[in-house]
Amino acid sequence: MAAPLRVLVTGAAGQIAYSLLYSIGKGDVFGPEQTLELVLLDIPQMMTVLGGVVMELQDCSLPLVQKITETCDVKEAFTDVDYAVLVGAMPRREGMERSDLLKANVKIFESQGKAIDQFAKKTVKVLVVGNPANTNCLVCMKCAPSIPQENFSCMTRLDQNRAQAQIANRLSVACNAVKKVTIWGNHSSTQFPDAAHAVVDIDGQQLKAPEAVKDDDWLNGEFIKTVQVRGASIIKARKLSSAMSAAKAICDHLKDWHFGTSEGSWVSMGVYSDNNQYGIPQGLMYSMPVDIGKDGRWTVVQGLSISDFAREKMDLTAKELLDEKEVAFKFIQQ
Ligand code: NAX
Repeated sequence: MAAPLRVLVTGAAGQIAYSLLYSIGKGDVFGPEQTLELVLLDIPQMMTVLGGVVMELQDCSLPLVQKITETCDVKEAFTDVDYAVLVGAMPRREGMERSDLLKANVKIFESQGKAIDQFAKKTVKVLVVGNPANTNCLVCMKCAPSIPQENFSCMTRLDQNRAQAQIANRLSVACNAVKKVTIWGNHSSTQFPDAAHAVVDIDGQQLKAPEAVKDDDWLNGEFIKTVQVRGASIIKARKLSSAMSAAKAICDHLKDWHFGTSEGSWVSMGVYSDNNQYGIPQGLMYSMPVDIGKDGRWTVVQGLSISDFAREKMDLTAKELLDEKEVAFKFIQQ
């Protein structure tokens, strides 16, 4: 058996972590052979709740989990981690201005970025889930200059899964028959779920999604809107956020980042835009389609045609990220 992987989850007393920790612990992400040391970070006020989560994890009796550390100490949490899954963030409270929300999150992700820089393994992979995920991830990366930029990503996999499921439902096929749906931009209601290059396996044949769906009005209208506001629709119905599907998406994201993407498919994740690809402004954490090799290195999928319709939507979500970055960077201390 390989040496245990040290996996940190922040926001460990929260809703998403409650589903996530069990899935990671039972081997859904790093496989059935990989032993684990789980490190759970939350804020001091949540330590009693976190203690309950730890008791439950122990009671799950998971053979892969060799050690569980619960802490509210950032240094202890980040020391020597191989993976850092940053789920904990400051939620938007009623009446809170957007800049106040960004300010509170910059404080969290600046301190966690610095801790990653100082204490984590230099090979650590950091996935940011806590919202605003793209900008939080950018702040974190900027505060950890000793870690390669490509080791930071933020999650738009839930949006990708939602988009795949919408198309699969529409065509009455299994979700994994739909491939190459792309999420561009911010994990927010300006994101652009793009099915133009998606393909669908139907009865042993592979069709382009627009040909299979045969309804461009739906693909360019209701489909996009449904995915963009899906999180809000779930909160409205459930009175709680989409924790189960978020935990599943985190597992999907991490698994592909660890083992590589499968042949004939790609995935979307928020990555640092430093190459002027697809006309995306430099210096943002922007969701793009990526291929991931068996060595865990990702590359942006090349050569996709971008229609005028797509261009407009991609620019709109870039504009939102540029605005968020401008506000957030004012609050970085450094
Ligand atoms: P919860 O409010 O249930 O849990 C958040 C936990 O984070 C709490 O236990 C809180 O004490 C902890 N926390 C706050 N500040 C912390 C800090 N500085 N260090 C460590 N822990 C800290 O929220 P939950 O439903 O679990 O959602 C967590 C985050 O995921 C939210 O920001 C949410 O908006 C975001 N989401 C992001 C998604 C994405 O696709 N990127 C999808 C799902 C989810 O909405």
